[in-house]
Amino acid sequence: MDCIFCKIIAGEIPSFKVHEDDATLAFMDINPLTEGHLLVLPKRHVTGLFDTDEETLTATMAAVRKVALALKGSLGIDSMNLLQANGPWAAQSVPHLHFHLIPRREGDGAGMDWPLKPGDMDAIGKLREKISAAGG
Ligand code: DGP
Repeated sequence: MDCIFCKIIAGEIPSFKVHEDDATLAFMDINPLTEGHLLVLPKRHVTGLFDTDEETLTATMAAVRKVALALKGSLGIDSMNLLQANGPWAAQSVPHLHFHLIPRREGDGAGMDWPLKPGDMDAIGKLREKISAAGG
């Protein structure tokens, strides 16, 4: 399979590994948004959240928590964004499920905040019905 993260998992491409267990791997992102930015992913190849089985996701989230605590303890941060992209319009560039752990510091300029503007309550209510009826 031509997946860059599967190649990293297989050891065919080097990475700065932070954590590894039977089901997951964590390594430093080579294009860090902030200092300490790293990725946590399952070893099983799944594209994203939509095609992930629960067991794989559970193992990955446990690793996310473990690595987040290591980030907090080692870098002395008290803020972090957890980001996970699904599909091209969400800016997913590597189609292997992964969670970005992005340490945040005062004034780091990394963004990810958006202006809060009131939504259309009728439209929000209709969307809630549609999503809830689909099993949400
Ligand atoms: P996303 O756009 O959410 O799919 O994020 C993919 C991330 O993966 C991006 O921040 C850069 C990182 N990345 C891409 N190729 C490599 C690689 O070969 N090694 C490492 N360590 N990170 C990579």
